[in-house]
Amino acid sequence: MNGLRLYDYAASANCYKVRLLLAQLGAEYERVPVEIFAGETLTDAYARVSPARTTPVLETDDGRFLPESAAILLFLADGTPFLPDDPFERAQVARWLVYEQADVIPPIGGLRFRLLTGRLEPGGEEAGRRRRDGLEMLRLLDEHLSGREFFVAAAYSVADVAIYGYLHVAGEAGYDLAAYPHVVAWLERVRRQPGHMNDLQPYPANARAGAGRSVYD
Ligand SMILES: N[C@@H](CCC(=O)N[C@@H](CS)C(=O)NCC(=O)O)C(=O)O
Repeated sequence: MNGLRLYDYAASANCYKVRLLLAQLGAEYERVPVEIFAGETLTDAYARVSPARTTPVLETDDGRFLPESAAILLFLADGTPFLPDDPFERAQVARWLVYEQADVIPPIGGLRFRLLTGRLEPGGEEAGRRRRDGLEMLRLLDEHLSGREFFVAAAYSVADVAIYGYLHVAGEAGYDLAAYPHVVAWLERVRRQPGHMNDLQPYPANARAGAGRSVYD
């Protein structure tokens, strides 16, 4: 894979997931920083890269654009040990990628972003609703991981990469993982995988509510 380009925001865990897999694949790529809170996803030029104006976006070596972190992980993992060959196991990976988007991100990534950038109060109704959803999600993940090493087929795959992306910062969204020992053990196993790295950056000052210009303001 030569000539890959990643439209990327350093403080986004959706982008971090892709950077993590690229690091573990040992793939060369060019990083194109997109300053979300300086309004860089709001331009007409960026809408041609990502109609939904999101990061990450992968540009392939023949100039095609692929948005959505889950789709990018599947594309990059094809033909590698990070995606099983067996159709049922591949479908299980897809299952966890869908679950991550629908049920892991809102109560962890979405809550963490809004708390850290002053968009939600920890004691507010919306934060409480997300936290309740999060506790149910953590219970389900812990149960799934009891007696399993990884999410699918006893092997580290992009399902683990995707879920790790936000789960490893659950504490910053106010969750105490001590009650979920299988999740804690899995986080540690993921950190021990060859090529693991963590370059997720803290939110900069312009990410705070009202301080910048983005789809969130
Ligand atoms: N489902 C998308 C979500 C992407 C997303 O929400 N990205 C955020 C950063 S974590 C973003 O780029 N927001 C800026 C915007 O939408 O303008 C994915 O997984 O790629």
